[in-house]
Amino acid sequence: MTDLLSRLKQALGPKGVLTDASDMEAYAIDWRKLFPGKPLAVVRPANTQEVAAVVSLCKHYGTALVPQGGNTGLAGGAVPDGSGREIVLSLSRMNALRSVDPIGMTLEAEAGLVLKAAQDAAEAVGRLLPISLAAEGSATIGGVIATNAGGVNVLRYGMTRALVLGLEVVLPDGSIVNGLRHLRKDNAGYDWKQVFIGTEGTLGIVTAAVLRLLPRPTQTVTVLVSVADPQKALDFLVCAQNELGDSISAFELISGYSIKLVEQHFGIKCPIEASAWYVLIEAGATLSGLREAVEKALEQALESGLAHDGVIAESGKQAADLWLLRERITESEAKQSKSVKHDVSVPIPTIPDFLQAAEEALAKAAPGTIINCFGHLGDGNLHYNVLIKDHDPVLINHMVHDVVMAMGGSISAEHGIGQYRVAELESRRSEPELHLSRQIKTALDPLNIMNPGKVLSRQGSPS
Ligand code: FAD
Ligand code: 2HG
Ligand code: ZN
Repeated sequence: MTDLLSRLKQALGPKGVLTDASDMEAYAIDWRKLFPGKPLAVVRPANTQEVAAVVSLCKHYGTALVPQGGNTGLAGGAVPDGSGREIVLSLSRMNALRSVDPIGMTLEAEAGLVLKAAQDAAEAVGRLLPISLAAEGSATIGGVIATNAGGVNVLRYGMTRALVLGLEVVLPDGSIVNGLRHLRKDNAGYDWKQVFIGTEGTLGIVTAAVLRLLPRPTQTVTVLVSVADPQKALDFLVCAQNELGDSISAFELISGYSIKLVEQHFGIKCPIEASAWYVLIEAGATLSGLREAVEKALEQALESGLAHDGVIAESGKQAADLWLLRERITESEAKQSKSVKHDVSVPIPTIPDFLQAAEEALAKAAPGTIINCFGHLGDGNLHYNVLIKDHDPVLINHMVHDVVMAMGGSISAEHGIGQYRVAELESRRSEPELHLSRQIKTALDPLNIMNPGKVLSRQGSPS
């Protein structure tokens, strides 16, 4: 091991390798502090050639690598195990913005560029990078790609996958594959970049990417509405889509409990009457008339009883304040209590049934738990987080996922599997699907050095 460390130091220089426990602390544990790890070292390469050099050395010594971006992942995918034998490869020094092209509508950046910086760069040329999530001030382009992140704009713009035009990756054998093409259309051969999107650093390291930009709407309207129950929220989604079409970029469901948590922990006041459920909507357009159309949709919802109360933001500041009520939920939950997180998706029409069935199951098997439910209603993706005291997290997790599976849903809509959901994934997916996944893993990473134990269990992976 000392041999490997000294060769890493030779390859990266002193700034590139951390070995002191205090220097490595922040890289060793995940955002939720659920998975404390113990890295052998943290390496911080400055460019793609250095990433390739690190991977080649790790391959030579049979040492496992854990890629890490902003370390905001919620599934424990970016941290090492407790063995003291895995190396964290942080992309934080590779944060260059290489180009922003408002005509071709592309942005090229290194993997460590923070998402917010990429959004701002697109905005500076009048374009939109629509990937948006509460962790955007720390999450990186590489992390967002490796998790195929969702966020609040999926309804209109799709998941991250839909916005990746080109990738550069370092494979587990240390070779560099450069597919940084700025093309909208490219059917020349296998679209291999898909293999690295959403696979959480288990098949290779994303070192740079070309992302697709979009026209930036010149008007946006943000609305917060209270609704009696999730069925009403769903009916409102249909009405709003009929009235506003694809101008709706976000349609978020928020429980009254989630709003109370944010009010309590951040001192933010919800501007409309207290309710069991709320919907936060954002619409954007460039042609005129959006505001009037939103007002009409809201009026109709209030008149028909779909909504009880609502407010349309009158300024950018008010819109940002409404969004804070949504964006601060995760941090409020972390301040409040231990929780079992569920990042589930179900077919959109079944959302009310899912919520009812899950609540009934919890009331029966885990009384005393509190449900903090919010999420991306327009995508069928709910964060059904269960606040616990001395309850059994595994039992709760399993029970909620049973309900999800009965509805034909998925146990991870956007956060991924990491280490948090490996056992659940392996017990829910069919053997042929798991076998195919293991074949892909073995083909690319026969020595199992790339983020082992994440997504797939170590047992099922190549040894
Ligand atoms: P990390 O946490 O560092 O890594 C995540 C995974 O990607 C790990 O498996 C890691 O090994 C791998 N990885 C990282 N960089 C690379 C790379 N360059 N090459 C290969 N593999 C790599 N997620 C959503 O989808 N939607 C949300 O709305 C959302 N909201 C959030 C809100 C909060 C407050 C927080 C804390 C998190 C939220 N997340 C959300 C989760 C998280 O922000 C995303 O998963 C994000 O994409 C992770 O980016 P990161 O750079 O922090 O990646
Ligand atoms: C969100 O939508 C994130 O805000 C975080 O995906 C969800 O805290 C969570 O469970
Ligand atoms: Zn989410």
